[in-house]
This record gives sequence, structure tokens and C-alpha cells, in this order.
Amino acid sequence: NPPVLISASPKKINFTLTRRSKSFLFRVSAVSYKEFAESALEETKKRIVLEPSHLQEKYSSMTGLDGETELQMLAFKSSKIRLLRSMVIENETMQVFDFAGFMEPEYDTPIFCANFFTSANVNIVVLDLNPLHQLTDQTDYQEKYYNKIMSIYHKYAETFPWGGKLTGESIKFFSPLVMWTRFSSSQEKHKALFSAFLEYYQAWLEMTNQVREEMEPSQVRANCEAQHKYLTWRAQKDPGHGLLKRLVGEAKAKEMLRDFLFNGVDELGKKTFIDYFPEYQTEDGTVSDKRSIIGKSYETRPWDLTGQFIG
Ligand code: BLA
Repeated sequence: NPPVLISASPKKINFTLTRRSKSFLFRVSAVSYKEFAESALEETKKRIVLEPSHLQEKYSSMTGLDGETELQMLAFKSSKIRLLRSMVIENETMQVFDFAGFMEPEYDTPIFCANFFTSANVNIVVLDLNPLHQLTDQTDYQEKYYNKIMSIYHKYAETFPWGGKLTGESIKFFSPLVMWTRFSSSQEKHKALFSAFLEYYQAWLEMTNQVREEMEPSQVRANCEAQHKYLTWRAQKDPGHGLLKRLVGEAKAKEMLRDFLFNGVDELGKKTFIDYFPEYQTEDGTVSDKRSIIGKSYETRPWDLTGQFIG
């Protein structure tokens, strides 16, 4: 009687279950990030013409070194979107979703960023329209993109409260709209996460539709460098690296990070990680292995209700 079994605590009935039935139990209650990706793409196709990205030929699906974990990659572009790409990682005990959208440098639209990590019972979630430009010194950027849509954040604030301290460096890549949260798995939470994801994504799509092409070469260069700095950070320091390396091996992980997930890091600019983040330079000139120099910060949300940074 599956419905009864599903509502029981898996811990209590552990010893009566075979590996297969445990997998069944887990899967019926597990979140399916492939559906998140498919829904987002459906929404996209209603509004804009998507073309396949050249990356799709090289990256489609693969199996991890354990022979069990499945990785699914999707990549598209449009006339304004340089790269819209998705990666879903799934096995019996873990699901990962990494969905991002990057504009061509002629547009200053934020970067769409959904990073969801789900293991047996914990979910680590970042959902945001990452600002291309620093909000502290470009207040018009905040006015242009965020002030009008803060209600989207408020709608989900209670269900998904601030996730606690995080790598201090990350905060400057986040906007006042960011949903940074941790929670234990439940169908309700995963349903709410799905709605939040689509709502944030629709807000981003709307921005990409409305944005005007930048004609000022210096501004196009500034957009390009800002995106390159972002890509350089994430290709080097993203928290998912360790897991990706374990799943596909160090060489493949590095290739996927630079060529697929953060594509553009080797093409959009020439500056190095140390050029952008000199505090990571070690005595022999190499990049420090440390994830963070600042350390963990921001116990509480560093923006007020109107979206002003309060640190
Ligand atoms: C944890 N992922 C985290 C954390 C953040 C993010 C803030 C908490 C740990 C920390 O404070 O660093 C996400 N950080 C981001 C994002 C940005 C950022 C999106 O700076 C953007 C600028 N997560 C993934 C993928 C995997 C993954 C693809 O997105 C795996 C392949 C795993 N994230 C993952 C794991 C943890 C984590 C395993 C917990 C372990 C840890 O904290 O290191």
C-alpha cells in the first residue's frame, strides 16, 4: 500500500525495506529538477525564439564515475541571451539543479541564477537575479531592475527564511531579491520552490524582453567585464566544485566548469582570477585553495524590507 508507506518515517521502517523499495520510497517524494528545467524552457519558448547552443553537441547527458549518477545538460541561446543552460544531477540520494542565463554584453540585465542542492533531507537553495553591476555604487541599477519587483521576494520570505551565514564573498554577487535558504525536504516545500523558481524566472524573462541594446562602447565593455568577473569567480570558487569533481573526476569537472557551466570565462576577457580577487594570491603567486578569505558572514539578511543594503 504505497500511500501509507510514503507517509511513514523512512527511518522507522528502514530495516524492512530492500534497497529497491527504499529507492521507490525516496523517488516518489523526491523533487524532480528535470521538470523545473522543462517548465522554464516551455515558458521561454512562449515568449522568445530559442536556438540550440553549440555547447549542446558537446554536453548532453553523462553517467558519473559511480555508474549510477546521471547528469543532464541543456544549452540554448537567443538573439539577446548569450547562454541559457541547465544542469541536473540525480542519483538515489541526491539531486542538484544549476540553471543560469547570461546575456550578450550589449545588455545589462542581471544573471539568472538557480542553484538547488538536495540530499537525503537537506536542501541548500540560492535563487536570484544576480546583479551585473555593484548595487552599492550604481543605485540606478537597483532602481532599474529590483525596486519594482521586491514583492516577489516578500511572497516567499516566510516559507524560505534566510539560510544563515554564508561565504562572505558571495554576498556581493547577490541582489536584494535573493532567496538563500536551507530546509528539510517536503512536498509542500518543493512545490513552493517550483513556484518561486518559475516566478523569478518569469521576472527575468520579462527583463530580457524589455532591455534595450546598449550603444555606448564603454558601457558594453563594462557589461562584458562584469560578466567575466562573475564567471571567473564561479568557475574558480563555486561551492559545487568538490561534488562535481567526485562525480566526474577532476579533469572533466574542470572542463565542464570552464566550458559549459561558466562558459565565457575564457572568451569574454583576459583578466585572471588574481586580477579580480588579489586577496586570494598566495606567496608563490598562485590562487589560494581557500574558498573564502573573509570567512562565513551574514547571520541575518543584509537587506532591509525595501531592498536597501544594511550589511
Ligand atoms: C552550498 N551553495 C552552497 C552555499 C552557497 C551556495 C552560498 C553555502 C555555502 C557557502 O557559504 O558557500 C551557492 N554561492 C552559491 C551561488 C553563488 C555563490 C549560487 O556565491 C553565486 C554567486 N551547489 C551547486 C552545484 C552543486 C552544489 C552545481 O550549485 C554540486 C554539483 C553543491 N552547494 C553544494 C554543496 C553545498 C553547497 C554540496 C554544501 C557544502 C558546502 O557548503 O560547501
